[in-house]
This record gives sequence, structure tokens and C-alpha cells, in this order.
Amino acid sequence: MLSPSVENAQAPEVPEFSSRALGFAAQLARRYNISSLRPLLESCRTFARQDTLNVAIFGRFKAGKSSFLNCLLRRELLPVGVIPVTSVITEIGYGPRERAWVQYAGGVTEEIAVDAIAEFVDENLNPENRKKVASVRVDLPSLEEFRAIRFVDTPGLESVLAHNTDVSRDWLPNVGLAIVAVGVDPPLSQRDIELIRELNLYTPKITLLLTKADLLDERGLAQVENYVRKQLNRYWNDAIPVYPYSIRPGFEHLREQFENALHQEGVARSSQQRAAILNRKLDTLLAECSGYLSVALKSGEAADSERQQVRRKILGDRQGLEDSRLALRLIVRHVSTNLRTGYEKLLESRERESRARLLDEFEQRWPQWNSSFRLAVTSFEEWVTRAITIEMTRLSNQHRGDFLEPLHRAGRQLSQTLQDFRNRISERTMEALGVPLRTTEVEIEPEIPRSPDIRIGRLFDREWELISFLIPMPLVKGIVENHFRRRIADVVFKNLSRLASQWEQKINPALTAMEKEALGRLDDLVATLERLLASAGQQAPQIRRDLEEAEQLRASLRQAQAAQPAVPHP
Ligand SMILES: Nc1nc2c(ncn2[C@@H]2O[C@H](COP(=O)(O)OP(=O)(O)OP(=O)(O)O)[C@@H](O)[C@H]2O)c(=O)[nH]1
Ligand SMILES: [Mg+2]
Repeated sequence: MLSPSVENAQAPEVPEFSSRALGFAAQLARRYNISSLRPLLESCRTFARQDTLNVAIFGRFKAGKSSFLNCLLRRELLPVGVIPVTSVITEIGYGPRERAWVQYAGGVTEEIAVDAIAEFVDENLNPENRKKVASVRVDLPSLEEFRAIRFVDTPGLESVLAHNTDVSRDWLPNVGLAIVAVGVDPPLSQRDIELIRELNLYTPKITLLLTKADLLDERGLAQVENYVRKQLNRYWNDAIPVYPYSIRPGFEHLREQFENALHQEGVARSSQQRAAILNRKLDTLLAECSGYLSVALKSGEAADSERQQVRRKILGDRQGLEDSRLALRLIVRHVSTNLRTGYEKLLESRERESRARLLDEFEQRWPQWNSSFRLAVTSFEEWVTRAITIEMTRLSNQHRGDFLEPLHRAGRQLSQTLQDFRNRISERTMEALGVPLRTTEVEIEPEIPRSPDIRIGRLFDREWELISFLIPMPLVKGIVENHFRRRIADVVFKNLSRLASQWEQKINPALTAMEKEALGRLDDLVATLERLLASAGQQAPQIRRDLEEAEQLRASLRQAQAAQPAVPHP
């Protein structure tokens, strides 16, 4: 999400038993020194603090998604059109001041004018998303009544522009409330049914908006509505409400009807929706607490003489642990040693284009410089320094995502290796004590470094300037021009290699930090288990009480979940 949302964030209300569950888990982690629960605990806390619910509109291209949001916002904010338009996720929410931001794929954020968003989200102005925009965020003071909601416009599905479909599909898991736009012309396809089925994996709250109702007369509309309801009922038994809608004058009553329903679901129940997701996370957290406590309890029951053996069975010997640590180090080492070659290969593929761009520009300027040798040299030097800086900055920004990719890859591999280690521990506690210890590794997130400052360094030896007045330009013009052309090629080559090394120097410390975090987590888990396994039998009564309370809390979380009306899975 874009950073400005944090400014506006207010802690949402968390149901009493959910905050009790969170507090209890934190207390258990402290009491038994279960330091390895820290990342999961932190992720639950962060989610509980989040204050907005996403209301996203999906559907086939040209279904009228952006037009609907414009109508709801009472202004022509989003671009609409007769050919596929929306190519980027656009999030619109409340903010005290009207503002808009672009979030680029590489992580950079840029503030833009609200009426300039089309330049970034419109397929025609940003074809195939060449600007590499990840999302656009808009804050509007007029959305005060929808404070808890963030409206999301998505690119149309199933257009010939596959990249637009991918953007929307990738975003699906973030959905809160889903609105599926289906035009009356033709109404509801098998693809729409598939879309609803997919959305259903992430949200129980789906509404169908039957758009362009004005294209039919009253009787026709009633027939289409009836048909759509019938089709939906084949899979979802009345669980998906259908609302006819039109942006045209004369259909205010339909718009009002839908907005009222949205208000009810989205505003009045947004905290309820968030609570459902939070409960799922807390259930996982408490299950992990119970796992650790069961291990402690079982090991407490073992005789002192056996305990040492149990410990060895579960944690293995020192060498085994060292091997696990080495596996983590090797992941980072492998990524780190291949950084430079990867970057060089990437930039090599851009060399020809950069050179051509600079040569082109040089060609245009050369006629103004070639009257004297001195003028030619100084003008060239000044120009090439500026031009190469611009070119390198452009490449660095454009490929920021590619430069950061190894960092994300290392994060995923480290998390997976730690999870494998956890799974092995779980199998071994099952063998040794008869209880599994199922725990989840929270993804290791890299610290994203800033792009490097572009440094060009010294380009030329200036001594030849001293004799420059002696050189007769008309005679050497051709030689000088060729020399400059070679210099351009040389400067591009050198600076691409310099850029690769600058990015390498930025990424390496971030990799080291991730390695440290991964090793720390492994050590934490081992230390936690050592402590729990060593805990003497006198703690048993307290552990039993805590286990019981954890299970009671989980039962109330599940009860709350069951009380929520949900769309049954087809
Ligand atoms: N008659 C009629 N036309 C509509 C209505 N809503 C949208 N349209 C038209 O349908 C076309 C597509 O509208 P958009 O809002 O761009 O559709 P979209 O779903 O956002 O399209 P993509 O962004 O390309 O996926 C435009 O020409 C709109 O004028 C409506 O209620 N009635
Ligand atoms: Mg659109």
C-alpha cells in the first residue's frame, strides 16, 4: 500500500475476544519466552491496526467499471472509453486533502496531480504499462462518509490485452468486498461465473452490478435480471445480490438503491469484515502457542534422564544445526555472487539502445560546435557528462524492479528453508513426544534500499585543451567527430558497468541484513525449544491452564466466524 494511508490510519475497533486472544498470545510468548513467535505476533498486530476495507470492482473489459466509480464519486475522475482503458489498479479513498500518488513497480512513489491520473492508468496513454506503474492512489476529502473504505478500480478481464487481466488477477487476494460488473449486453457469461468462483476464495462478500440497464426497456431488464439471478442461484443460492445500474439520467433510483446497499455492507459492516480475517490469523497464532506449550508439557512429563535424549531427538546434534545455518548462509552467498553478472547482463542488453540515443543527440548538436576545436571539446565534454547522467538515471529507475529482484528471491528462499526446518522439527516432536509442533514462518521482508546516486567520475584528460588553439579545425573535423563518436561508445560502456557495480553495492548490505535476520530466527526457534524442553515438571499445572484458555479462545474465534453469513462455496 502507498505510504500516505499510514498517515490517515486510525486504529480500528477490534472485537473484545480478538484483542483478548492477541493479548493472551503475547502474554504466553513472554511467560514462556517463546521468542520465535515474534514475527507472527507482529503480523497479527499490524493487521489489527489496519483501518481500511477494500471495495473492488471487477469484470470483463468495457463492463462499465470505471464509469460506475465515477458516478459514485460524483466526478469524472477515472478514464473511460469504448476500447479497453484501465490498465492499472487505482485505489481511491478518503483523505483530508485532495492528492494522488503513483507507486512504481520498483517501489518509488511519486505525487501527481489528481487530474493527471489518466496518464498512468489509461491503456492509450500508458500502453502495456510502459511506465511500470504498480498502482495509483487517490485521496479525496469528499469520501469522508466512506472513511473506512478504499474503492478499487481494476483493469478489465478477458480483453485482448492479457497484461491487463494479469494485473487484476494478481490483485484478487487483496479484495474485501467485491463488486462484479456485468453488462446487460450480453448478460453473464461462463467467464463471469468463473470470476465469481475465484473471488469467493478470498471473500464471502460479492455483489453483482448489472450495468447499462438503460440499454433495455423495463420488460427486457426484468427478463435479464431474472435470468442472471437464476444462473447465480444454480451455484450460490441467493447469496449474491443483483443490482441493476445505469450511469444515465433517469436512473437515479437504481443508483440510490445500490449506494444504500453499499453503505450498509461497506460502512456499517466494514469492521465485521476485517474481524473475520483477523480471526483467521489469530486462530493460527493461538494454535502455534498451544503447540509450543504441549511440547513443554510433554517434555516436563519425561524423567530427567530421558529429557536429554528427547532434546537430541528433536533438535539433532550441534553439527545438524550448523548445517541448517550453513544452508541459510549459502542461499545469500549464491544470490550475492551472481548479482554482478546478472546486472551486467541486464544492462548489456540496453547498451546498443543507449549508445544510439546519445549518438543521435550528438549528431544534432555537432554542427553547432565544429567551428573551433576548443569549442568542440568543451561543448562535447559538458554535453556528454549531462547526457550520460540522464541516461544512467533513466536506466537505474526503469530497472529498479529488476535490480531489487534478487533481494526478494533471497527472502523467499530463506523463508522456505526456515519453514522446512520448522516442518522437520514438527515431525521430530511428533516422534519423540507424540505431539506435533506446527509453526509458520512469516515471510522475511527485505529492507528496500534507495536507488544509488549516479556518479559519472572523470571523463577526460583536459591537458590537450592547452594546445587546442593550434589545431586547424577544418582539416581535422572528420577525425574529431569520429573520435567523439568512439568516446560516446566508450562512455556508455564504462558507465553501464559502473551502474551495475553501484547497484551491487546497494544490494549486498541488504542481503547481509536478511541473512542476519534468518539466522536470528533459526537461533530463536532453537533457543525457544531448548527452554521449553528443559522446563521442569513444576510448571505443568500453569501450562495446562494456559493450554485450556488458548483452546477456549480459539473456540470463540471459530464461533464468531461461523456466525458470519458467508457465501457457500460452489
Ligand atoms: N449506455 C450506457 N453506457 C455505459 C454505461 N456505463 C458505461 N457505459 C459505457 O461503456 C463504455 C465502457 O465504460 P468504462 O467505464 O470505460 O468500462 P470499464 O469496465 O472501466 O472498461 P475497462 O477499463 O476497459 O475494463 C464507455 O463507452 C461508457 O460510456 C451505462 O450505464 N449505460
Ligand atoms: Mg475502466
